Amino acid sequence: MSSRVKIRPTGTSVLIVTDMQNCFVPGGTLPVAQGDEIVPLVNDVARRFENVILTQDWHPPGHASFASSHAEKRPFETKQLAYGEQVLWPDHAIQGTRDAELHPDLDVPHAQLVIRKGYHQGIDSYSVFYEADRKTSTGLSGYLKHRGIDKVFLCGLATDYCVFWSAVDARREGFETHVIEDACRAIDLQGSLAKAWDDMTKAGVKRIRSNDIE
Ligand code: VGL
Ligand code: ZN
Repeated sequence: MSSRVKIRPTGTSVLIVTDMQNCFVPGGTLPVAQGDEIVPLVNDVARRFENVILTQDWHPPGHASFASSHAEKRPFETKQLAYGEQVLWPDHAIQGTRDAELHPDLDVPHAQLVIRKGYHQGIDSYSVFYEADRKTSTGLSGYLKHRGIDKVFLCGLATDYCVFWSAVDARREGFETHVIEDACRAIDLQGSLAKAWDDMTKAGVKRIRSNDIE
């Protein structure tokens, strides 16, 4: 038993379960180490929230974020695209494929919305709020505000890409923002995980653990 005061999710809190898809767990096209391990914890945490939304990375074939779309490039290299530097990934999360489906053991029947992102051919979208040009909105902020949501909690994959950018943007949109560290796993390319926590802390994101939530 922890003596810390616990956080009790309310009707104005939302849990955003990020990219818990076949592609991001071992056996998928862009596996995050131990990505599958968090599925039971994510299910457990989700039961503590009335409001839950799921996100799905959802790319068309030949997407600009794929190394295979750039003749001279290999996965995990970077390239300057119109909106800035893009990490180039193996082909992953292609619309309509099994690889892009939510993990079969994800058990969140009360999720209210599944929001897809990364569907514009030429723009990636790690964040579930703004695409990688940092201007194109997914509409999620308006949806949450219309519903009176003021607190965002994040878990899922990957801590240092999609969770990170979504957390920073949740702050940018004025939401109180928490990242549930033990219910996430990271890709960690060249120190990206440490930098992500640094930047999230500077942005005012709260770093919590699942047992901090009642
Ligand atoms: C992600 C890299 C490429 C993620 C998505 O879900 O963190 N990372 N596409
Ligand atoms: Zn992607």
